[in-house]
Amino acid sequence: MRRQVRGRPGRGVAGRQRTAYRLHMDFLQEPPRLGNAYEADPLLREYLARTLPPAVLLAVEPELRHLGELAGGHLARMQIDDRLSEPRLVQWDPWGRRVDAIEPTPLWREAARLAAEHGLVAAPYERRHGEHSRVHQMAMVHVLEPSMDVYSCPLAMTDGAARTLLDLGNQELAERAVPRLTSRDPATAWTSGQWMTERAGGSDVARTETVARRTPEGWRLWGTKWFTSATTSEMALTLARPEGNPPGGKGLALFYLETRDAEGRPNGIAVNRLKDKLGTRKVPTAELALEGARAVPVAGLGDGVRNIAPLLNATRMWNAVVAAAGMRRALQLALDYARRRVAFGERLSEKPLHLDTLASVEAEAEGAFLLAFRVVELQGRVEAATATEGERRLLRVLTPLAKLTTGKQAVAAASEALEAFGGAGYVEDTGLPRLLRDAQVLPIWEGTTNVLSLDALRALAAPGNVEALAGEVERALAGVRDEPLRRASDAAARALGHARSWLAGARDRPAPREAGARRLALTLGRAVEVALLCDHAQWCIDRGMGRRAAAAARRLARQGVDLVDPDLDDLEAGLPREAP
Ligand code: UCC
Repeated sequence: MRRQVRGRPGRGVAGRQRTAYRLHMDFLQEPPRLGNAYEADPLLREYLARTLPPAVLLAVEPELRHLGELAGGHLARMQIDDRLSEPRLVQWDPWGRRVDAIEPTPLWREAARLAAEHGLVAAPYERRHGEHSRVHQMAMVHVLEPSMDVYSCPLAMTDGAARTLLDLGNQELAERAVPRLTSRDPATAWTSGQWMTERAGGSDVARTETVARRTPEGWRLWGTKWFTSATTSEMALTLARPEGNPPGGKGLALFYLETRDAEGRPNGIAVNRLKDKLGTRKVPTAELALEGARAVPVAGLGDGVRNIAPLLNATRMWNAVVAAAGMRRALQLALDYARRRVAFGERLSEKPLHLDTLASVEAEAEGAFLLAFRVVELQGRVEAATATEGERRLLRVLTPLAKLTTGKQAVAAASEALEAFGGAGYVEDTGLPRLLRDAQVLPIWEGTTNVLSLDALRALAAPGNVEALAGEVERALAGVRDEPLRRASDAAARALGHARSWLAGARDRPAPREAGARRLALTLGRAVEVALLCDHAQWCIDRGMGRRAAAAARRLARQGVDLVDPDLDDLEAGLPREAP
């Protein structure tokens, strides 16, 4: 941090002495420090103690501690030192050959090694801890991710691709790709891309213009993929329309392709340029031209949108965990700073208003964490075949709710955390502004808040799914006995009841139902968060582990759960549909 020297430096010996004196006396603010990211995360530790069998906790804790040390130490320092480096696209070699190689940043190379060695993708497929393997995986991600410069992006897609290949039962492709996608050897591990977005848009995927043609050497793809994240991957899953197929999502097919041939030459893929983005600057997001790329259909020649859904749901789960992890990191930094920063005669951590502000963020972070990890738990149970039918239904509904609710919370939390640093939060070389820029992608990619709200409506329309969601809130609230907590649990139950009756009333009114979909989805997401937090808080109280979670539950409930408002259903937007 640059030193502040007031006034002009003097001349001659006396002047130099005065300058030195001033430098010595001038105020210098201590930067925030991160400790061990696992040790500094009481909610994660409580959660693991509550949900994991003791033997599993004993087995996974040393590694989490080790990763926590790396995340708060070596990697965090590297992140600041590496702040200005960005991935580089090398389109031509010195002799004029088109190579389209992307050089990742040094931290990304380190993250790739760590991710493979610690099994950040492999853990749920190895299933060393049965149905708890997903929780194990995501606990590692939660600890490490904020220090990985969004290397979570290729990891999420890799996980999703492995899941999709296994779910769709294409044995040949699964046998070829899954061992590489889940390898613990950094030298042989693959990552996968997820190439969906085209110029027609990232949401309305059914409009995909990429064409698949059957040729004597097999299927080949032609088209432009407009926004492909982490283009360094060895393979990708992508959508294309086999020639002659009808328009719409059913006419698309899901294809598998490898990005390079056996000699390392591009597989009919040209990287037109890297995108110049607001955030995730370390993620090499590219615009690609497919010029006859060899590809293999994964599951027939239609139903591409439905077939790629397991990939979408996996990356949405990752998105929620990453949102919660980013909120935790922002709070750890803001709290440490508050304990060092003195203003108006006291440390900020002794100022009631500053503490109140951070406590509001803490409440949102705790709700976001528990919602994200509930999805993780359910995913683990589905994969281990221990989930009930109700839990499968619950997972389908909670996935979009968790993604959309936590994405919004992460942006608000990052913004508030930056403000807690005053001007320093707005200055690039503190490393703080990145928190907000990287959070801003979370409500956008993998489905915007509105698209996810519509997906939640789609999921709630299936018979039995509303009941599965209501059952989850009732389950979480059933054991709440602490009197002050009851006010929070009542708020969750009331919001759920209101949302259910609104949804039933809107069944035959498509326009108001669509207009109110975001308010409905956020209400349900927040109601589940409050319910899960009440459940967790009661567990802590029962074990004499303090009232932090109880305070967070009460705050979260007071910060607003029920956003459903029938008065808005028929209200005109007040905006002209056409330009005046
Ligand atoms: O942004 C991208 C790259 C980011 C990099 C990855 C980073 C990961 C980060 C995580 C960590 C930080 S990739 C692009 C992301 N794009 C999207 O997410 C697409 C957003 N749009 C949607 O989700 C839309 O809802 C569509 C595309 C699914 C809507 O398309 P359609 O064609 O209108 O879909 P339909 O007709 O409603 O659904 C087709 C079928 C239906 O099943 P059937 O055929 O049996 O009736 C649906 O029930 O697909 C089923 N379906 C699903 N099933 C649709 N969505 C789902 C779902 N989520 N789960 C299960």
